[in-house]
Parts: sequence; C-alpha cells; structure tokens
Amino acid sequence: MEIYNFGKELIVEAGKFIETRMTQEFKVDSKSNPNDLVTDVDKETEQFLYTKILERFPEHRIIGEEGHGENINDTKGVIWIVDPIDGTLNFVHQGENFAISIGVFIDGTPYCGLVYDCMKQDLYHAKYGNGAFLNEQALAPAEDVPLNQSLIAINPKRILGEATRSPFFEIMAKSRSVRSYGSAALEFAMLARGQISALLFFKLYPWDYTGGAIITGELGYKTTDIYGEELPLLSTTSVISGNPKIHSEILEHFTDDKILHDFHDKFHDL
Ligand code: 2AM
Ligand code: CA
Repeated sequence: MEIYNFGKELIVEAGKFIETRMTQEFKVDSKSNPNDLVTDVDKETEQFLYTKILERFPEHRIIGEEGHGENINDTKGVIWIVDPIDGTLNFVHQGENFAISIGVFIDGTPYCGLVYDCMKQDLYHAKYGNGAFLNEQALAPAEDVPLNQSLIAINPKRILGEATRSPFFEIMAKSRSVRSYGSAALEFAMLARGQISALLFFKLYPWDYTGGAIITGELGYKTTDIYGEELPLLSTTSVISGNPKIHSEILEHFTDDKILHDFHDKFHDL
C-alpha cells in the first residue's frame, strides 16, 4: 500500500510540475524520425519521477521512455515503468490530451497502475486485485460489447504499410467506428470508462501500455499482443485490448496472417 499511495501522490506532483513547466519556454527535438518528438519537459519530468522514487525507495529500479533503465534486462524486485508524457505530439500541438503513465511491477507481477491526465486532474489508478478508480470513484466492470457495436481506438500512422493493412482494415470496417486520440495511456483510460470498447496498436513500448493495462485488467478487460500472449515488460510489441468478447473477435483476424506476423516480428524500427 505504501508504494501505491506514494505513487498516487507522486504522479499528481509530477502533473503540477508539467503544468508549471509548460508555461515556460521549452525545446522540442526529434528522436527516431522527424515526427517522433521529445521536449525538455518530457526529460525533466522523467528526471523528477526518477529522483523522487529513488529518494524514497533507493532499491527500486526505473525504466523510462527518455532513457532511464536502458540497461535493465531482468524483472527482479520492484520496477517502475514510467512515461513522463504519453502523447507528446498532443502536448506540443495541443497543450492537452496527454498523460503521465506508470506501471509498477514486483518480480514481474503487476502491482499497481497509474495514469494521470494532469490538464483535467483526472487520476486513473488501480492496485492489482483491488479494482480500478477514477479519482475517488470506482470504475464499472467491462461489458461484453461486440465489435459491430463498438468504437475502437487505433494508432493510424502504423497501419498505412502494406503488411499491416489487411487485418486492421477488416477490423475497422466491422466496428461501429474508429477513433485515434494520440495517447495510448488515455485511450486505456477511455476503455476503463467504457467510452471505447477496444484498442488496437501496432507496436508500442511498455511505458505506453503497462499503467493502462493494469488499470483496465482490474475491470475485466483483456490485453495481449497479436498472438494472444501476455505483454512483455522489456521489449516492444503490438497491443490488443478490450472486453473478452471483442478481444477474441479482434484476435481472430490476426491468427492466420503470416505476412503480418512476419512483419510484426521484424519491425523494430520504432
Ligand atoms: P508517446 O507520445 O509517449 O511517444 C500514439 O498513437 C501513441 O503511440 C502514444 O501513446 C505515443 O506515445 C505512442 N508512440 C508514438 N510514437 C511512438 C514510437 N515511435 N514508438 C512507440 N510508441 C509510440
Ligand atoms: Ca512519452
């Protein structure tokens, strides 16, 4: 409970840090490609989280999007997986619709998930086995809405390639309609609220999904890769998340797609 309560206070504090910092000037750089942005605020917020966690729990380890924990290759002990700003493009272009995302694991087992929309002051949180909450309010369990009655969220840029197009397009066509909000963490939050019924992401990093997957898992939503396997903590993968019914409907589209599987397994150039 100590880690959970500390995490909840810390993520809100980090949100205040971002809110203040974003009113000042900050530098925007690109990483792997011109559309993959990082700002000083991402880096400083990760450093803020890193320093505070280690001050309180010196033996814990931290993996962050902006470089912390790059040398971690086992899941022993307590590991915090943090994304200081999930939805950096929204942060830069919109000044909202981004979140801080944290997943905490003990010996590789989920311990708690936290997603904080600091501009709305909405904290989504869950301690494994204890239900999930939006601020003080308990969130409702997953309902078995089928694909043809569902809004689903995707990351559109990733499905423009030949290899990914066919199963993704079939699934999108079957759905009621498709949305793309630009922050996996917030899309998990919308799943937790029942505002969308599934997420479908081609290749994410653990910091994009661990917090959200723990929170939605508490409500009965299922999250796996495109093979139906548990998501890794130390490598990238594609992500399917939704109520058990829609999850299996979506998974069926991927089961026999050898071209996609081949492409998926080789596509490391995020
Ligand atoms: P980010 O803003 O932290 O990078 C947008 O569709 C979602 O995909 C966001 O959660 C975004 O997280 C993530 N994303 C954007 N670029 C990415 C990349 N190069 N690799 C993995 N995830 C990425
Ligand atoms: Ca990020």
